[in-house]
Amino acid sequence: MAQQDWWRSAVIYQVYVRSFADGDGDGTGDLAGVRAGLPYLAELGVDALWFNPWYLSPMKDGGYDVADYRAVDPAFGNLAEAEKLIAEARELGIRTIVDIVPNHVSDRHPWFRAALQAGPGSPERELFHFRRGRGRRGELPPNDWPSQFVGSAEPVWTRLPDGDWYLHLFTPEQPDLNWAHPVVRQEHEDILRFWFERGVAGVRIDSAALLAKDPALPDLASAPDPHPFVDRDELHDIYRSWRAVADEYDAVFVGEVWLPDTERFARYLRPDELHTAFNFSFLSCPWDPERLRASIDTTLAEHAPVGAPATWVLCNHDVTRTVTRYGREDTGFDFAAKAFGTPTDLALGTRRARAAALLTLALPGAVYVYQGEELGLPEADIPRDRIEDPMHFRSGGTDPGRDGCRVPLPWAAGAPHAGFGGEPWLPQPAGWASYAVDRQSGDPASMLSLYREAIRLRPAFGDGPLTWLPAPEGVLAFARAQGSLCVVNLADTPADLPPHSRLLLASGPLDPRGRLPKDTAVWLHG
Ligand code: TEU
Repeated sequence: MAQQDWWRSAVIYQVYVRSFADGDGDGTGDLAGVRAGLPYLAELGVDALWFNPWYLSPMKDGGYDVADYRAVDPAFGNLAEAEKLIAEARELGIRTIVDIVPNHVSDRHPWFRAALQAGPGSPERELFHFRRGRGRRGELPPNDWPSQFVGSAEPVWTRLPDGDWYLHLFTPEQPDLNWAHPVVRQEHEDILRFWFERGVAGVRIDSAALLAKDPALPDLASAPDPHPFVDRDELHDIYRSWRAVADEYDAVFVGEVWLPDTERFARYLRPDELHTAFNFSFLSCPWDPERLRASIDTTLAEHAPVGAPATWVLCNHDVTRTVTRYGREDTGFDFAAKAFGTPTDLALGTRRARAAALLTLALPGAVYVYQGEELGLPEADIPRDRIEDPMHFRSGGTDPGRDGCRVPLPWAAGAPHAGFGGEPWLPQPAGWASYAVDRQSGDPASMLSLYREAIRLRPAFGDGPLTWLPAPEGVLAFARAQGSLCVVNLADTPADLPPHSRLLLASGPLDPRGRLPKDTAVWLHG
């Protein structure tokens, strides 16, 4: 495979720096912790690391409120250390992907501070969306747009003492940039170059389908089509110019594009736009054989015409952890359905998550693994008084928020705070140490051993297409090039294995008659 095409079949590990490992003992994960963890990641066998934002930030939304894209937040380290990390990872054969948040900046970003200072009508305010309000005295927000935090009834406009309102699709501390302004475009291309010059191999684009706004900012109710701020055609021109920058460095993009319309989604993946985008329809898909198969088929069919590889994602820092989700009555993911106290069968969820790991790692395309997924961490219940996620507060306290999937990792079962470092910024639940890396490392039956083995064996599937094999109802079976097969049983009864010469890997024991039990997957050599 051509060197520049590494991303077509890569296993990419998502590092939520704040919770990966705490090198300096202050309770917050940092770049020193990641550098110390590089041998672990190399042993896991991943090709690249995607880092959630590590830039200077007041952390009102876990770093997605960026005050300076060219500086590393002091809680995490500094720029020199980021450069060292990128180089050290590269020496181990691991590439680095950084996260760019183009839709908005922090309200502490120099541009926004200058805009506040400069006052209504100033050129500084043109970099954002400032408007007068409606109503007799401008006391009503300029339009009816809903928050992009699902479940939030909070307005997306905040009024300043000078009477202007400004737009923020997320929190008030995240003012939206005006992408119709050439300075905004130029700045982001410079930021891309800044990180590519430092050896970064790729960029994840946050909220990639939200940047462009209808300049008239019309009410959604009166002008729903084309949508005034989701998936607007202007975006494609922006990403074409980004692509030209990336091509100079052989760097790649992965877009965070949540769009139900698969044809619209694929437009972002045309050859002169983004290389890849996250496949959220697969992530949201329930643990159901027909739905999973349909999701896989739709994904492959939508990517084929544009020549882009699919990505497979089971979880990330925004969604309920896989073992928890699969252990619930509703095994799909939907932001709007999140609730406190949902009953969960973790043993069941874990068995399914193990099978799902083998399923996704056998599919054609790139796979994302979110830190802790390889340890089988469940979603944690965070005591209400420790919740930090703005999604929780903006829902009026009804949504549990996203902190439950962001709890600091357990490294050593016997060490304080399970070896994370200092007193963790989010509490680790009771029993967290039982998931520790050192516990799982030597245990061939652990989730960690399964991930290590699966990532090691994954090249056996090659880069050829997927062919479905005849299988009993409720069983997914497919072959890839080079005679490797994956079989997943989601039926209630055990399934006979198809003819094969060798069993490569199983997510759980076969039954005494050599059949594949429910919620179990195997890799076979045909
Ligand atoms: O997420 C984007 C995001 O949350 C939406 O696009 C999502 O589809 C919608 O909110 C569902 O409620 C990214 C980051 O991953 C997230 O952590 C940040 O909070 C958010 O952007 C704002 O930067």
